[in-house]
Amino acid sequence: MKCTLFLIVLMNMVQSLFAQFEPNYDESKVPLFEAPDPLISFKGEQISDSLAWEKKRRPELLRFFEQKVYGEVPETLDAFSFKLLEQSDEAYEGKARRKQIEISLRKNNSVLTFTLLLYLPKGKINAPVFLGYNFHGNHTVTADLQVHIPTAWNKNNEDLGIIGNQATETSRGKRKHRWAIEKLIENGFGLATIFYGEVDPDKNDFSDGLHSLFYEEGQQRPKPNEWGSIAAWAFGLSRAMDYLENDSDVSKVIAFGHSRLGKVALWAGATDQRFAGVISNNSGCGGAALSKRMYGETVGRINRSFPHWFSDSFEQYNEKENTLPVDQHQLLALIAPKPLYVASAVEDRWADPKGEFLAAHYASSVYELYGLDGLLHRQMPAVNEPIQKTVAYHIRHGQHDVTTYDWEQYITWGRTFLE
Ligand code: GTR
Repeated sequence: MKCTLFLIVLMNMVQSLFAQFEPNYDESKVPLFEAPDPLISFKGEQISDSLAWEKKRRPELLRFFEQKVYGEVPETLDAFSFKLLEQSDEAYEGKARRKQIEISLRKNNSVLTFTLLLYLPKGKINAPVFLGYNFHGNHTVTADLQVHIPTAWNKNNEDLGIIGNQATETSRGKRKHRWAIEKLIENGFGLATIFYGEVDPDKNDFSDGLHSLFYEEGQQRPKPNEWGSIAAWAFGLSRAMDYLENDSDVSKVIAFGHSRLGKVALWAGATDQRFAGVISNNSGCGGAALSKRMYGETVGRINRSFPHWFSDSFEQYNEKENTLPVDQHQLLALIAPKPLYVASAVEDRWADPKGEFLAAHYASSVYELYGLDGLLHRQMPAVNEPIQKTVAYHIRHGQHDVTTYDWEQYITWGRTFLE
């Protein structure tokens, strides 16, 4: 008898251990949960207008995400500056202007620099610009020979010609299919991009990048409630915004990002209200997807695979998503009333398309406080049938990627909500 009981307990333990390693893709195994209401404060007060949202609810949610999810920025910079490294009026066969701007951040006698690549449509006095990080260097997004090759640590990738953690000339243009630059230019939009590794190398090592500038004597990593890499990258986008808002060729700036960099765009949009809109392309767990669904990538899984992305305090929710007092729809709601686009892909189950859609749907109640249209219905739209309101959503065919189809939707939406 004792032996059988022991066996049952042991089997349960093995099963729950196994559950940590086997991602769930079965809708019937999604735990029952209630998405915390964006319009009920932590103390239980009903939030019924935009003023109460801005004064009471928004600050407490922002604080929670800052302290327990992405981590706080420790201090302010001592100084920052911009330097125009190069410009031309003859990019893209004379259809575009190009600028490369060095942004320098100064703290505790150290300097970190990164390069912003900017393309603007010619013949437009000032243009709305999509700003997003790239994964391997500004020169990978275009075949343009004038674009500088970064020297910062880069993840090795033979196909992309990245060897010894350095990008090479071979990498030029290798990711241009992900950036519809000509289409953007033809439609009156600009594109601004930065190699994310220049702001913080994407490795579990806090010795370099933006974090290290802020250390006190002898400190080696951020404190438990302080920023992980996502918050550092979001900080970098805000510094790019400092430049862009003073460039008279630029009208509005829309934060854009794919995958981990989509998480970054969302956090940047939540923490910096100067962004005129935010686009999350397949951002998944820790981005647009609801954590409590535990579908595909989970909090525990992401924290174990990428221990440097979030603040250390987020680890207390590993396999305990049910104890989270918030969920990612409330991150999306922090972007209100600025237009928000969430996009998924059918085969990108790891990012939980349904969880991404539901988060955008649940965030919509906050947009409604401003009289803006969100995603009214709980039903996901059909594949390749975008819903384009102030809160927009589409799910397209195919894999985890950024495609021309995605950009076509962002352009159409941008024309209505961002011009
Ligand atoms: C995956 C990670 C995702 C997503 C993706 C990416 O390995 O689990 O959360 O961020 O990387 O950025 O490509």
